[in-house]
Amino acid sequence: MLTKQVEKALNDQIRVEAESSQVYLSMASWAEVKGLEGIAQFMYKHSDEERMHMLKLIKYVNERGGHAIVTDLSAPKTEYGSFQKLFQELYEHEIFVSNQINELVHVTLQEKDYATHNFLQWYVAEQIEEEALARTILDKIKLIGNDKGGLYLFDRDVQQITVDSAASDTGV
Ligand code: OFO
Repeated sequence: MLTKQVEKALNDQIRVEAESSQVYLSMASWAEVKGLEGIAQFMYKHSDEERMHMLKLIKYVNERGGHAIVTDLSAPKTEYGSFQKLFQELYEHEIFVSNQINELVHVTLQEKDYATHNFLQWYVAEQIEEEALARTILDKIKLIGNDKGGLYLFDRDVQQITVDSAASDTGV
């Protein structure tokens, strides 16, 4: 059984994951209308992954005798300025999510809920990988600068950059 504090903290995280999914969906749509097809596909995929993170939490809360709450969500931005700014925002958003996960893990320790603490280790590991992925992409973007040919190749290849390939690039 979950304590009220853990249940609330998990429900807050369900909302964070749902909002993350919407943020990346909005980024995907922005990239698609700009003709950045590869970036759009990358963001659509990322949006689906965040939805999966949300579902995993919903199922866990309900399995443990809590009630996972589906709420309204804040609307993401619709304009991102440039593809460089887009990925910078992705990176900052992942850091925000990592901080949220850390807070959540902290609550489980305070409440001595070691089962939920254990469950959340998957999210802790996932955030390390997602931050590594975002940093890898930002490094590539710095190399491109304002080169149009570089952007063309980046847009073509970004779909192949996965969490796993970024982790092996950075030795994580
Ligand atoms: Fe991008 O992260 Fe969910 O957890």
